Amino acid sequence: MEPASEQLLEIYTNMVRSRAFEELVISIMPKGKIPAGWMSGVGQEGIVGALSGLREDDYVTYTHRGAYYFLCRGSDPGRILAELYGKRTGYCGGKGGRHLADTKHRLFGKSGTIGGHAPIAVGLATAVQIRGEDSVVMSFFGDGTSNRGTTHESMNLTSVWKLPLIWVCENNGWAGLTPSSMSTAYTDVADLAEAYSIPGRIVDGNDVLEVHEATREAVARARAGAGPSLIELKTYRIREFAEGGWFPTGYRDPEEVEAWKKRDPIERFRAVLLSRGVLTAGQVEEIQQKAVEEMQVAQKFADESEFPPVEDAFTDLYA
Ligand SMILES: Cc1ncc(C[n+]2csc(CCOP(=O)(O)OP(=O)(O)O)c2C)c(N)n1
Repeated sequence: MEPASEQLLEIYTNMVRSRAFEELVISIMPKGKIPAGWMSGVGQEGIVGALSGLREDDYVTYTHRGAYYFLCRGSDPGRILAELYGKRTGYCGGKGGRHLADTKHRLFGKSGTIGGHAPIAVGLATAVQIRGEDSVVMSFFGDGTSNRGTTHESMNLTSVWKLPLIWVCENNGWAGLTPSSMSTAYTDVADLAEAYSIPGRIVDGNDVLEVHEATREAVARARAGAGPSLIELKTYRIREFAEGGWFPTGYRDPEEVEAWKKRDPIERFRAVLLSRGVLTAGQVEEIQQKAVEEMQVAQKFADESEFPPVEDAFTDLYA
């Protein structure tokens, strides 16, 4: 079922906000204010389609890439940026950096080791099942991360226990600086679904409506108690592996990057909405302007926030 016009506009707005946050971080990065580093999600905003099918009481664990998860769930971009700066007002008091979590919005973050968040997602889904709630968990991971033992063990357990979890693979064709073909034995991550006896589906990750439809079905299934699903989004990261010039470049064929730029998920969705009359040229301008202004407010907040005092180094410790 196609989302109503209001929801279509919300999806588009969140894609534009995600891109605006990226552009802000990219513009700040050369100033050396973001010690945490940043892995850009430019080009992968089709993921908003998956997030838009969730309720407030659902849970999310995410990869290391992009800010769409946070912005779609209602996190404050100022507090995200403050976290990247290492400031006290950040979501983790400046201690998480880009490994941030916003538990109020049920975003249980990522682990410093890729795939480390998969068992966390299983734990969340198990808690939901034990408590008899009807929330679901959506856990995102990259194609490189699909190789981790933690990912496989977690997928297996969700199937055995019929947990309410939707596995969403963001397959951008590269595991860091290594092409998937050199690191992964299978071409389609969705093929893992068969091994774990769960439904699996491949979708065009740059077609936000296709992403929305596929994940909506998987969410409904999980919420009904029928168990997990695996959805693979075929997409691409337009930027380098990480911002800040820390990693080598030049390993990708520029033509590959250019070809994917032409499939920009935001531009594609905008064209669809304009042709259907859901969006007007005036609204395009307005949404863009509002997103830029929101990010300016975020930057001011992060810039004006304090760094944590030295004593904070001794809090939030287990021992
Ligand atoms: C266990 C572990 N190995 C290696 C790394 C370093 N690392 C961080 S991101 C990344 C690439 C992961 O590839 P993928 O899951 O496809 O995500 P992408 O960066 O391509 O979006 C690697 C190897 C890590 N964080 N943890």
